[in-house]
Amino acid sequence: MTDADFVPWPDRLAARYRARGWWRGQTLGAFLRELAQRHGDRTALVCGSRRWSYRDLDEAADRLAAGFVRSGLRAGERLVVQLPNIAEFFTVCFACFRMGLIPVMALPGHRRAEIGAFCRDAEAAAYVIPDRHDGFDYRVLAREILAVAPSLRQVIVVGAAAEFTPLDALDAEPRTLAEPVAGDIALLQLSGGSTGTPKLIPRTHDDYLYSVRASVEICDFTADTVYLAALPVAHNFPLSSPGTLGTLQSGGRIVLLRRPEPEAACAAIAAEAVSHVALVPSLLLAWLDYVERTRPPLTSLRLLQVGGASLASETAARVEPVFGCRLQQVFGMAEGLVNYTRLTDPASVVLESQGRPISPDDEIRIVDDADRDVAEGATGHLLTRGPYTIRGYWRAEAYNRTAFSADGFYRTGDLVRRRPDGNLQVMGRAKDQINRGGEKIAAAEIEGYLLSHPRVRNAALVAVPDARLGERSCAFIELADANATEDLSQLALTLKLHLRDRCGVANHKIPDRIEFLDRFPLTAPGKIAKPQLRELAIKQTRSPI
Ligand code: OOB
Repeated sequence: MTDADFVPWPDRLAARYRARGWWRGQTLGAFLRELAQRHGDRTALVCGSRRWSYRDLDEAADRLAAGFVRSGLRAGERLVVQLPNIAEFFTVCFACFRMGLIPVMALPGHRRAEIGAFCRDAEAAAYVIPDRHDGFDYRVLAREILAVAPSLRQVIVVGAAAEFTPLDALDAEPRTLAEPVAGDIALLQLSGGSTGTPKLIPRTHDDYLYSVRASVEICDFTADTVYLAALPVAHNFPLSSPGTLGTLQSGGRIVLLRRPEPEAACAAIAAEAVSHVALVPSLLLAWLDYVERTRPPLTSLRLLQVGGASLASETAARVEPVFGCRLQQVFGMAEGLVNYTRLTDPASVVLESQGRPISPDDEIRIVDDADRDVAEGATGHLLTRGPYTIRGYWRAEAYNRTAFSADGFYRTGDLVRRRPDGNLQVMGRAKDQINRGGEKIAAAEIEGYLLSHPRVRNAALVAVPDARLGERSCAFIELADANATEDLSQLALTLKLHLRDRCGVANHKIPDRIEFLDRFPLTAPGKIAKPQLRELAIKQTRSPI
């Protein structure tokens, strides 16, 4: 790692965060060791019919770390991990943390475009996949990735490995390894992004563990907590807010769910006496409908966390009556800052706000377009810095100059207001992004892929409101050679296939709708008038292509 990889906190602030006990000098590898000593035989993980104790997990991490070293992987190198919600996600991550290998937290839905970019940006040495998941063969993807990511030396497969290395083959006798330093990068999270290329988010052991410990306290996770991991575990919300790591910190039990459909989830809740679960609003809607219809026994549930996208207050109000448990709103970001409504807050706060920051040292500014503080209660851009918010993206010196203020505040791209009771409300977004059921799509990235098709002269991706997903994407296209007699629905399909097959884009990022325009509306300075396009998309009543 070099200085350019990672922007450290200024010494003065780092000293403060240590002095106040936020950063404790513990690595995530040492964290698991301590938990294994404390909770040894208790069940840490339930994965289908397999159960892993804290000790099992600790030993597996040691053996795998030794195996990684034997296979030539070195501290400071990067490994892209793309696993569904299975126990091996944790053994792989903790083995990395033990030896200072840095996992890049890819999601199961990512495909050639995304994984290729992560491998290249991180100069990844290894890539970990399942053999198959959800009807998709990741070994086929790995073959494509090897062709575009020259730094990759190893593909590691959980399951049937074909020509690659089976994860089981990396099992080795534990050996003493040099421990990383808590101020080092522990993992690379993914940014939702608003630019053409996704950015990687370096989180240190110190800052990540602080956010986990403090979240545990706020959310009251205890040794009795049984946490259902329904969202993809690599994501910051189910990983650390307080999520699976918070459950481990508490001595509780994680129940891994491979797919988040409500039937399977409710069965797991009943079978394992699940007490805590985190959802995005679109999943919450599906679960609410299912539970209202079928009335499964959910008496063990104590807290349902919802975050990742805007939650309508009418939906929020259904949670407690339908699930018989408390609701907590979570407004967070992989870059750091996480806000929670508190368990003791009155209904008006829990139903209508997105809570307040974790830390007394989280600094929040709400500013206008010229970075001046807005009047109290007014809506503005949210800027933040603090003990677990990054000061810069991974190897992105030029971009960091615009993504952060000169004094180190992260420009979240969110529009918020602060209520008189101190809680934040998310009012909208200034970043050019679509939030599709909690999954973020950078408009510029998809526009770039659309522009790579020879028929496309201009492309603009906008968000359209959607009752289920919150937002869906609609791409507007200006053709290079308009042809009056052409079947446009056929052409829309061609463009979608171009994105999927030629560009290798994840499914959720393929536009839900494609519309053709002769000329884009422009703003006075000649930029595409996206608000007008959005209006147009909403007005057009024709069914999605
Ligand atoms: C979480 O993290 P990311 O990195 O996938 O996305 C962050 C962005 C925020 O900047 C905001 O635009 C949006 O997602 N968002 C919300 C929200 N929570 C996140 N917008 C409205 N209301 C909310 N409650 O999404 C994330 C990370 C940790 C915990 C929870 C969510």
